[in-house]
Amino acid sequence: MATEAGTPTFANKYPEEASIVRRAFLVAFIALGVGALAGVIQALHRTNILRIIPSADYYTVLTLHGVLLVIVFTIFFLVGVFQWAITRSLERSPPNITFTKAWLGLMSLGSVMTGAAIVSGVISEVDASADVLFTFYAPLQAHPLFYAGLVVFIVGTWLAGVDWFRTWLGWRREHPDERIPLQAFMVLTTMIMWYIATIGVAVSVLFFLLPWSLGFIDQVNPLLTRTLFWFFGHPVVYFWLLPAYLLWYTVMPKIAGGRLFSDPLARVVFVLFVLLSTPVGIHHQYMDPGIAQGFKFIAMTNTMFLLLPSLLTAFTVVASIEHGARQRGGTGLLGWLRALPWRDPAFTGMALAGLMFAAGGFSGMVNAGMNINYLVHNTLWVPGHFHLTVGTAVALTFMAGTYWLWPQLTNRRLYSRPIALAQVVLWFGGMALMSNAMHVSGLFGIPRRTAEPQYQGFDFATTFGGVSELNIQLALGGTLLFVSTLLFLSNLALSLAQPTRSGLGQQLPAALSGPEDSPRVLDNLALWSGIAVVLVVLAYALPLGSIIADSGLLGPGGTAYPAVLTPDSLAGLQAVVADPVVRALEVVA
Ligand code: HAS
Ligand code: CU
Repeated sequence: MATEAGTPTFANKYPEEASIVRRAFLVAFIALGVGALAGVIQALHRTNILRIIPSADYYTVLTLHGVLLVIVFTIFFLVGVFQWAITRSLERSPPNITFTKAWLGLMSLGSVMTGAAIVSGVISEVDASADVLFTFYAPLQAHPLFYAGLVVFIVGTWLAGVDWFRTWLGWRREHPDERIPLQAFMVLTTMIMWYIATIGVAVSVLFFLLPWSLGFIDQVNPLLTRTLFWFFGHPVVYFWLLPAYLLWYTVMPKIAGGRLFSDPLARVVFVLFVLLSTPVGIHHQYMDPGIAQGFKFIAMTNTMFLLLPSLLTAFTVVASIEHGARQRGGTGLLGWLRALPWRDPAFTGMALAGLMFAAGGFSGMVNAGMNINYLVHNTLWVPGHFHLTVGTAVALTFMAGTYWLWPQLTNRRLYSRPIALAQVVLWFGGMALMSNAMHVSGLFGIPRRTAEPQYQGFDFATTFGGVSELNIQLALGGTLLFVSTLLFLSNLALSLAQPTRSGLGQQLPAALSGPEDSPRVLDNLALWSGIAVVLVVLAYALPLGSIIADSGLLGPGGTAYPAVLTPDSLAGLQAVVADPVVRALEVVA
């Protein structure tokens, strides 16, 4: 990897911030390791190749897998990358580093609480469980610790956003007329989207799920909590994706040897995500009774518009890479592809992640069509889709990005670039096998979310090969992914022992078409936030209103709401919360 003599690394310039980023990555990677272990256990279990857990524990393992990978791994990595991006692009430290440490601490505490509630599910001595999957809506109910942990975690992310907005405001006072640097723009717009999106989950958890699990209310309205969950559950996928986009737009052109093709187009993309990410959540509920077809149709239309920012991204990122390849001497209509730095694991990982995302985007388009969704909903097709999107576009980009960021954050070289290269290729290969098998299985009607997909006395009709062949493909793919994760983690662990050295700093080049080429209105964050809120109200006011009108806030026959705190309910609360903790301590003792 070429370094630029005299350029300080991020760790040289901002040692305290680099330490925050490293800590966030540490939590992310611990979650990745445990989550991947849970993943391979499931892949081997549901394909009936190796069963080391009882089927009754399948949901605990599945919940652990989902929550650790798509909540803890992704979001801790996000806060690390965003802290790096905001600091380096504004060239400014947070206003108060103690505050920064506090939100990271809150997020960690929340993760431990939620993780403990999930793991309790397999400890028979502890009377608690949270087998509710990462889509934690009713009627499944978790121990209150699970929801409380989520609240603490999400509050942590909100404060992270406050921190970054404060940093930006400080910068703005000193640079009143300048355009927001691109990386900071990406961080701030993503956080606006996050604030809007998390309203859904906050209302669902604070007003319904938590009081219900504490026994303050005796029932909830499942359709209402599902709808509130998906209000958050779709945009959260872009919360995972946008840090990967940040790396694709701002780091990948550099490693390809070129420059970003268009800064204005990148801004348009992030603004479109602010506007359109939330008013589409009902596309997860096409099969839900109780929501009128018309509302589903509106969600479908919005979803089709939401393809646009990703299609624009495909164009801009590929154009930037092509520019890099031509700078490196590449020629021809497609011959330039050969001139790309394929031996660089950071580049190859991100490029393979992008290629897989093209396929994942395609299966997303299939999901989004109301009529075709009826064929694939609740089948293994859907996990096939999201292992290409969050499981590859996002996860593989994060791993590849780590290879590039590592020297900037630690002043150490990576232990082994060949292992890193093998690791990203292995991920691509493993995922190609696993997600292909999942998509095909889904088309044959094989269900998702079950330890026993093969119903007795029933054979799935396959066009070629058979279910057992698909199972072998799935299990093999899952095993390769696990091996790839181990290679990633051990390479990083060994890198810790590398000597520190100077001269590892890298600069990110300016875009070919810079911010001066874009209208100023793109930087008007208040305007986009306002329009985004209006669109959410338009998309959700009527569906939510009609759900409540039809079946009440708490479902038919629900008791009075809001709940009142009485000595009795407090005593109940104490029993619910304290019991498992006391028993867990007894077990440990
Ligand atoms: Fe999705 C279900 C629709 C994107 C994640 N999705 C899920 C679930 C998850 C998930 C986790 O409409 C399951 C939730 C559950 O448990 O029930 N999804 C879409 C659509 C998109 C989409 C339309 N999904 C994502 C992303 C995710 C994600 C991103 C995570 C990060 N999804 C759905 C629907 C469902 C669904 C329905 C419900 C299904 C059901 O019935 O339950 C779009 O945003 C996709 C747009 C993407 C593209 C691709 C553009 C290509 C690019 C590649 C560029 C290439 C490069 C390489 C950089 C149009 C940008 C260059 C290299 C060289 C060498 C040149
Ligand atoms: Cu979605």
